[in-house]
Amino acid sequence: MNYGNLTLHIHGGIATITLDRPKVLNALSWDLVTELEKAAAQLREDKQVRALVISGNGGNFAAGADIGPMAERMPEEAKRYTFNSAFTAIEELPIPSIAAVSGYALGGGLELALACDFRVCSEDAKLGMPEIRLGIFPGAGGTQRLPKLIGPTRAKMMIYLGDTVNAATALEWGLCDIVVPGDPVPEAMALAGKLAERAPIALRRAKETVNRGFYGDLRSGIAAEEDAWASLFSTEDQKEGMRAFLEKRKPLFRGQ
Ligand code: DAK
Repeated sequence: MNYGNLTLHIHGGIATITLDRPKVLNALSWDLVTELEKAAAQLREDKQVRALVISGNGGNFAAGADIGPMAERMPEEAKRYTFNSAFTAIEELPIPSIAAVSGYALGGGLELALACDFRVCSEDAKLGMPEIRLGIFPGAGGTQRLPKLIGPTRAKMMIYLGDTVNAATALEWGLCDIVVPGDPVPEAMALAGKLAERAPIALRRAKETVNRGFYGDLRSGIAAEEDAWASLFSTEDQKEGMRAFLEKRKPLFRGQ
């Protein structure tokens, strides 16, 4: 489906979103971000979809928010102009998500990648939060998600200086999970394929539980883990998974 500024394809249980403004390095316009939120809502309703890969057309992931329309914005407008509901909708999808990053992932582009569960990068990837050079700072979750992922000191280094890091450094810091020589999309699709074979309800509950613990305190995270874990024993997938192990065969998870 062509939304205008991005395309959404669903095939074999795997959804792919391709950001599609290559002339401006997929800079995130308000329209594009609105479409992203609509695509997330569509995926949330689609029970056949088991994993999502987000990438950019033309050799870059996204060089940040579209600076043109932002330049003369007043404070009240800036407050309305939030990417957070779209990025949170991606983060809270009940399926695993992978950002396939080639070229630039900057500012809002990197913040979108941070809202995904995993980041697969090409060797040429350049990741950064250059907002400080524009007189602002990351305002779409970057000041929160980045320090949690790579630690406060490295995040501050990126946010205060606005320099980019290459894929090798991103891998070392845990900002990126896999680095590949060329196009990262096939590797991301292979990972999505593996994830799509896993028990979907258990995976969804695991994702909710990890995210809750990640953003909340340890004790309530552990309590949520206990509840979510026990609830899986009411699913057929749990019975199938354990029976298959005992019967020495591959499980067939139906998401029930
Ligand atoms: N916005 C608009 N156009 C962009 C763009 C961007 N972010 N990035 C690149 N382009 C455009 C360029 O203007 C150029 O257009 P033409 O001149 O051809 O018309 C075209 O894409 C190709 O770019 P370059 O010619 O510059 O290509 P180079 O290879 O020389 O340089 C570059 C690539 C990525 C180093 C450079 O383009 C660059 O520095 N781009 C800007 C990167 C940047 O500063 N990104 C952060 C944007 S600020 C908020 C939430 C979130 C945000 C803000 C508010 N709220 C909740 C309020 C997010 C903010 C950001 O992301």
